[in-house]
Parts: sequence; structure tokens; C-alpha cells
Amino acid sequence: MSTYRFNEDFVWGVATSSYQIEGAAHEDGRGPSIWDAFCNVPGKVVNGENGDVACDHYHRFEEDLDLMAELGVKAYRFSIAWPRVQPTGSGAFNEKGLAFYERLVDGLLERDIQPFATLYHWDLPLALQQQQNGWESRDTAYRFADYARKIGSVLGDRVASIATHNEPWCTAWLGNANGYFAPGNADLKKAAHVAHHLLLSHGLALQALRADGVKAPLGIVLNQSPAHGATDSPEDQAAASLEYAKFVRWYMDPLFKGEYPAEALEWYGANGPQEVIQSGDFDVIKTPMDFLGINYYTRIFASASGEKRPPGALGFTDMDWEVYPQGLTELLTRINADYKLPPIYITENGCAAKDVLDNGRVHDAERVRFYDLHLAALSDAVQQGVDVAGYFAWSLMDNFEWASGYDKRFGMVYVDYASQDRTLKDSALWYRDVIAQHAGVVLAR
Ligand code: IFM
Repeated sequence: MSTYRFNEDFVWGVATSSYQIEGAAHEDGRGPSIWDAFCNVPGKVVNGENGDVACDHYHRFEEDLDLMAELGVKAYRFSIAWPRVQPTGSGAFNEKGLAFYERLVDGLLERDIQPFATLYHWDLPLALQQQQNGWESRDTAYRFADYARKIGSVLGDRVASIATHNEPWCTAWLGNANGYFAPGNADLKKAAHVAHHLLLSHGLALQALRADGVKAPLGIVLNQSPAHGATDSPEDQAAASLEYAKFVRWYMDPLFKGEYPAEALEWYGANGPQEVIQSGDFDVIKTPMDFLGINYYTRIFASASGEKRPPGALGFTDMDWEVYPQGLTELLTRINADYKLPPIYITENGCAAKDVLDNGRVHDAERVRFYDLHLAALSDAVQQGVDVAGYFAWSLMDNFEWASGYDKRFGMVYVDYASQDRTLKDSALWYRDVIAQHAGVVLAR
């Protein structure tokens, strides 16, 4: 086992998102989201599954908060379902929906767990998609800023942080370039327009929240990976550099430098964002942030000749993602050198595994190993000067894994979807010990 070194005030957390756990999709005035609609499209989600019930967290959140308290986590990262609090994405807000998040936040604070809120984790109100093509429309960015203000006014004094977006790359790329996620478009130019409006909406929301006097630290959550060429050949290295520009720099450069990376712009060509960029947009997008959230799962492998990824030394997860912990150190030290960054939180990190519930136990040794290796890699980055304020395991519990449905289990807590019983896996017990034993300086395991 590894040795980690973090500060005493390091934030140990777990993360989830609204559509993946809440269920209660048709209750208390929640409006439909693009994911409700997408799940109804035959062939889009494994087994035709959806988030109608999910982990039934909407009704069982007290039990789930107790589980977090049992684990001793210091923070919980959750997302707010926009259609639950504003059913059509504009106009009237839904008091019952807002009240749910107030109860959730108050329940966390009663248990001494810091609430880390995310405003958008992919469940766009369906009405915005139907009426104005969702994020393809600039107006959706303004609707988002209005929604952000409302959340700021209701929860801004009680949450420990507010992130605008979770993984805008997924919304733009998986949702619009390859149709793998909602809303299911396969059009590169749409994806470029969506990405620009997501970035714009982030800046508009930050400015609106600050103008309203919200004191909670504000930021964004990006999924990132280093990109490696299959060989040292100039072609493979160029392929890796381009993938990195499309995946990481496409968001980091506008947010921290106020421009898109030339290398990726050239690749987009006529399918780029140019038609929707308006004067002053980059000033809004690069509004300073109080923190940056990074979700890390694996590395990118790039090959100019289409060569296959070699079997990783540490194998692959149940998502078929290579286990590559050292990529976290590499990524963090690189972005720390390339940009002037605020403190970083690792807002997601974890793995899917073929978990089996056996006599009330789940022996998920590979997940324990995954977390252990990634915490060690994170500690290495900290030793190399990266300012990392906390770590959130993905996920607190098994949940609806988007296009993979309930087939892929990422939780530290096993969910039996038939009974909704929760069982702490070995990884949860291990994480509880890590948090408890972490006296602030050195943890040797
Ligand atoms: O489950 C997702 C989450 O919603 C966003 N980040 C990646 C996780 C695993 O795929």
C-alpha cells in the first residue's frame, strides 16, 4: 500500500449527480430533462434503462447522508437538477424542488459535511432543447445564469462551493459530436457551438453570482487526461498533442487565457465555434475562479496509424478504461506549469468493477487498489508543488451510469436496485479508515 502526504485541512469527499441517483423523475413538479427523453430512444441506453427511480435518493437522502456520516467524509459533491427547480428552464421556479435541496444541504451541515454543489451535471430542462435546441442557442447561456442566481439566492450562504458545469466536454462532445449522450446529436459544428455556449454560461453565472454577493467559492469541473502517443514518431506525438488540445486545452485555454488553442481550431476548420463567438465573450469566459475541479479517470492514447492501445501494466476497469494513476501526477504538474490556477479539487476519481454482493459483503479489492494508487499519485503532485485542496471519490454509491445504464458499478456503496438496500463495499470501509487515520501529515499503509 502507498504513502500519502496531504495537509490537515485536506477535504475528503464523495460525489454523485442528480440524474444518476435521485429518481422521483415525475414527482413534486420536476420537469422532464433531455436525459428522460434520451433514455426513451431505443438503443441509446443499455437495457433501455433510465433514471426514473435510480437510487431513489430523493426519498432516501437522509439514509444516504447517514452513510456519508458513517464513512466520516468531510464533504459531499452533488448536483442540482435544473428541471427539478425550474421545470422548463425559464420562468417560474418550483418551490418543492428548491425545498429538496435545502433539506439536503441542511442535512449535510447538521452532520458536519460540507456541501459542494454543481449546477449542471447534464440534465438540461427538455423544454430548452425542444424550444431552442438547448446549448446550441446563446439564449440558453442566459437562462443558465438566471437559474444560477436563483440557486445562489437560496443556497449561496450555506454551500461550501458552487461549480457551474460538470465536464462540459461530455455535454459538447458525447452529446453533440457523436450522439452517445443526450441530446444525441452527431454534428461537429453543433458540438463546437455548444462548447462555446457552455463556457459563456459559466462566465455569465460567475459574474451574476458575484454581483449578487454570493460568498461561496465559485468554479467549474473539467474532465482531463494527459495524452500519449503510441510511439515517439512525430506523427504519433502530433496526434497526442491534438487530442490534448481538443480534450483539455479546448476548455482550459479559454478559461485561463481567453482564447481557443490554435492547433484545435485548425482541426475544426469550418466546423469550429467562429460563427457564435461574439465580441467580449472571452472576457466573460475568463472571469477569475476560486477553484478548479478536475475529474480524472485514465489517459488518452493517440496513434496516427490507428495502432491499438497496448495492455496497460495495471489493466483496465470494467469501463475498459486503462488504469493509469501516474497520469494524474503528469496532468496536474503540466496544467500547473501551463496556467495560473486557483486551488484544485479532484472532484471525481474512481472505477467501475464487476462487484458481487456475497453474504452482505462486497470484496472490491481492485477498487481499493485503484483509489490507493490514485491517492499516491495525487500526493506526488502535491509534493511537486500543485495546490490540491481535496479529493472526491466517484462515487458514493452505484448509480445510473448514463448510456451504460445500471450495468456499470462505480460506488463505494453497493445498491441492490430491487430492494434499494445499501451495503458498504470493502472500498467504503477502506476509505473510512483512510479518512480516520489521516492525521494530517503522513499516512503509511
Ligand atoms: O458517472 C460519470 C459522471 O457522471 C461524470 N464523470 C464520469 C463518471 C463515470 O463515467
